[in-house]
Amino acid sequence: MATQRLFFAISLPDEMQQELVHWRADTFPAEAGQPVVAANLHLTLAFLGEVAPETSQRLQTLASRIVQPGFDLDLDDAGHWPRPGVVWLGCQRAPRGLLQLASLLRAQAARHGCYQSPQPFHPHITLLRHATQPVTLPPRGFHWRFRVSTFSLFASEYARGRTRYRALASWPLHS
Ligand code: 2AM
Repeated sequence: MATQRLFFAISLPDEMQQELVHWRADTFPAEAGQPVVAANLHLTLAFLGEVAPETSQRLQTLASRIVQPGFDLDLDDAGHWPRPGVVWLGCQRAPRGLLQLASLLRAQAARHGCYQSPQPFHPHITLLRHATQPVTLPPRGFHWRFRVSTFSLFASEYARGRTRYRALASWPLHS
């Protein structure tokens, strides 16, 4: 079987996807960048790259053994990375549970040969891509909170000019 482009991530509740899409449309002009479609909004925990089926299976088994409580995620920060052309939403203070989960998944990925960037993990939800020109960011004061009680493994698939993220498996967070 062929390799798949995979990543572990947290998906957003449907109503939050819709809220963010509306807020984004009110906040950023159309020329700021290309909006990520609502269904693709997510927060990546660990990017795996192109992965062979056996490695994917091993990482899924390890993910299924993670025992960790859920946590609240506060989305109250935004930023612009001009080099990759990303406008993002994130948190001023990342919850410990999020950092722990990401660090465990990234360590397991690295041990299975999935290259992990040496840059520190900066949890974010990409809102706009191809945002290479200066962008005016909204003043602080916006805030959404949601409970994270599952995480998933996604395959990134490209077909007919579109990228789609398909959840292959999900696991609960609980004590
Ligand atoms: P991005 O949104 O900041 O581009 C699917 O592509 C997900 O994996 C996206 O969240 C993307 O982050 C992330 N991703 C893609 N390539 C990556 C890389 N080389 N290192 C870390 N994350 C990556």
